[in-house]
Amino acid sequence: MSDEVNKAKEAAGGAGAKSEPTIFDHILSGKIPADIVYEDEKCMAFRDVAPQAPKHILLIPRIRIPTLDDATWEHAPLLGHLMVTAKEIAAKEGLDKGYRIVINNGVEGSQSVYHLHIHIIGGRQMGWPPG
Ligand code: DGP
Repeated sequence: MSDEVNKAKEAAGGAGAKSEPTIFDHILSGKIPADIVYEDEKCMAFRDVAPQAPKHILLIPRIRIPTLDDATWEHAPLLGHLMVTAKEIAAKEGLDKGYRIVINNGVEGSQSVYHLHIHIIGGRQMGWPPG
């Protein structure tokens, strides 16, 4: 089993998985440093600490929505904002031949940080199906 899958299982097993602050709260507050590539009043994007491709950026909302399952119709404008922001970041990063957008959701989706985030991954040929 991959390290990422193990991390996801451990994270989901914690009693406070959805309520405790995550590492991304500390990045948002500036307590933990990150290589920030974009920010606005609704979201922030920074380079993944364990990149899976030459370009691997995480885009997160400033408000805490633990998983995609916790999103409601009230969040729809914010989720739309994230999607358009993701393609703008991809363009700024020079990913003109394509890239992949991923949201890992819950334990079987291999989510390890319970603050909704979009992975923007590119700079190499992607395979399918994902592991
Ligand atoms: P996921 O498995 O979808 O929950 O992805 C979480 C990602 O967060 C994973 O690719 C590694 C990344 N990550 C975890 N901790 C940190 C950190 O402290 N800094 C940064 N930049 N990325 C982190």
